[in-house]
Amino acid sequence: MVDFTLTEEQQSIRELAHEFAEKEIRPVAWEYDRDGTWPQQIIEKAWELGLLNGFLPSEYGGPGLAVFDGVLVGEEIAWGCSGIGTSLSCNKLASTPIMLAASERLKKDYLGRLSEAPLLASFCLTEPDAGSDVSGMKTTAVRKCDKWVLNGTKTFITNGEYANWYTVYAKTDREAGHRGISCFIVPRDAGVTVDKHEDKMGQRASNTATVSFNDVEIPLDHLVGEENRGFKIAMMTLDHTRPGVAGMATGVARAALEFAVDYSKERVQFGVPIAMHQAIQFMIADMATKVHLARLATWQSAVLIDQGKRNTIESSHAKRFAADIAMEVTTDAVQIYGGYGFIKDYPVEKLMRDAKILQLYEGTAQIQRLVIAREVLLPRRVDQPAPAAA
Ligand code: COS
Repeated sequence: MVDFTLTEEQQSIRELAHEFAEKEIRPVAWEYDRDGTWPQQIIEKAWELGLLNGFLPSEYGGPGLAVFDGVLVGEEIAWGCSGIGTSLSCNKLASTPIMLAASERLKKDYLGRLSEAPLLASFCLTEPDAGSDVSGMKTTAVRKCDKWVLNGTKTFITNGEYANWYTVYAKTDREAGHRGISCFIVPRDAGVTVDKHEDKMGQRASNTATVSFNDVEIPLDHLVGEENRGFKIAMMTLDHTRPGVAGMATGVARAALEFAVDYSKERVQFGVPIAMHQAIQFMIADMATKVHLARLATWQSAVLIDQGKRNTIESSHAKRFAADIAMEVTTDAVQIYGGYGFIKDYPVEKLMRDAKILQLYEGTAQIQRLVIAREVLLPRRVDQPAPAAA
């Protein structure tokens, strides 16, 4: 039986996240957006409440929430502010490769740190010349005696300026394409350099930096999984985390819908609130349908992971659809506000700016379509289990 009823535990974690978003995030969201303020206090409070690292298994000190629970939390937090939501969700992106493939010692040390203090970790895949084309990366890791020596630059790194450790992908065999990439943990104090803080269009409260590795030495045992298996670890990680982006996109779209509904009941034109005009009603109806369907696709893509099944196509469906509808719904919210929607004194222009990055990060809308097309053209069995990482 398919049952969309939330359990009591799921309802209470969702309520906790909503209350946090309403009381701690919403009141400062527009100010933090304007000034690009780093939300350190909010990160610390989220950590205290178990909302920063909900995904961490209990053996490493976390609450061990299911992926599904995580998307419930993510929607609420992004409803408050998706920029702050991105800062809060990045530990999961950096930690998933570790959970999938790292040694027990690395898990205990680096996942354990996140549960012991409100520390952050970053996921370093993208490079200036290698975004969608992961195999084109130039960062290298060379084994020298009892160390790996890393050289290269990673760009668009969320929380890069504040991370305590980094999950880094590097070429260990330059001639082997995607089969020559390995995954490493690099502690910040190994000598990571933060070069550039990006001044962004939206999600301005999140930190996006360029980080460099110039002859950075790490112990041999900081290899995550097997050598030259990093590409697969990265792809499996994105299968796990794209439902989270889809959940955040649903939250942004829902926030825009709610603002538009409230405004359409207040704004009077031609003698009646604009909500009385069918032109507005049809826009609101389409926005509501899109939010609803984005949530359903998100939930299903998360549940498959919790069931131990491969969710590659479903996570791409959810991520691409939810991100696209977040852009559409926020744009329509601006339209419903009319000229006021274009003014910073009103809330929806921030949401429209914030939505754009959802179509870009963790795989562009075009990469999601590429993944979907491949899976449709070369279908796999529906109940295929998740592949082993390494
Ligand atoms: N799970 C497990 N393995 C996977 C996988 C998945 N979801 N997707 C691909 N693989 C495996 C394939 O099975 C193949 O394995 P073999 O080496 O055994 O043949 C290997 O990985 C290569 O797969 P593929 O041929 O599909 O790789 P491509 O180079 O064509 O790249 C895309 C595929 C474009 C989909 C990939 O590079 C991608 O997702 N790019 C976007 C990256 C991204 O999201 N960047 C954002 C940065 S994170 S903020």
